[in-house]
Amino acid sequence: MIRVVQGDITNLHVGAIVNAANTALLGGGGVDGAIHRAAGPDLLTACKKIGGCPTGEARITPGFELAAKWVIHTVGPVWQGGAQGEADLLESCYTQSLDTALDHGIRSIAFPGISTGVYGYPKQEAARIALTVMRRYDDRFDEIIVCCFTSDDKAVYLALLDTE
Ligand code: AR6
Repeated sequence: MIRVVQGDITNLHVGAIVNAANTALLGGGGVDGAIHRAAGPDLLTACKKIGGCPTGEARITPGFELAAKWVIHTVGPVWQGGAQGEADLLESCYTQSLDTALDHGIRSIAFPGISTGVYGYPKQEAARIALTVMRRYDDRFDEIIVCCFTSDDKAVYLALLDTE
């Protein structure tokens, strides 16, 4: 089941939350900063051991002090106008995150809007990619949650779910 909620992803009691990270995996602003603050300093130590992550790929760590058992860190593309492979890279973020979750027996997972903050990906197009991939995996999870930070973001997803 795909469910759209509004709120802070760090509060969700799920198997895994997905982090919109950067290639260094050393924390940052936005949802990345919120996740690191809520998980505590052990998360940074675990990320340092991984040693980075290329754009479009995903890596997993424990959730430490989070309600979620795991954090899957994925690195979305920076939007550069759309001709630099951004769509394929964003799709890869979702598929790699969901494949990583399946490899770890995770049955419930929550995503923020990867790349749609500082990285500037147009929200509507990003949401369409996210939902397309989520639908492919839907029957292998108890729940795939889209966690929107704002009501406007939630409306974008609900409209797409309604019309497609
Ligand atoms: N819960 C859910 N969603 C959130 C939260 C939260 N607590 N906080 C922000 N969002 P961004 P990006 C939404 O900028 O565009 C970081 O510095 C936000 O409204 O966090 O992939 C990293 O270290 C937006 O819709 O990620 C990278 O350097 C979405 O999360 C860079 O930003 C993603 O916004 C990654 O940029």
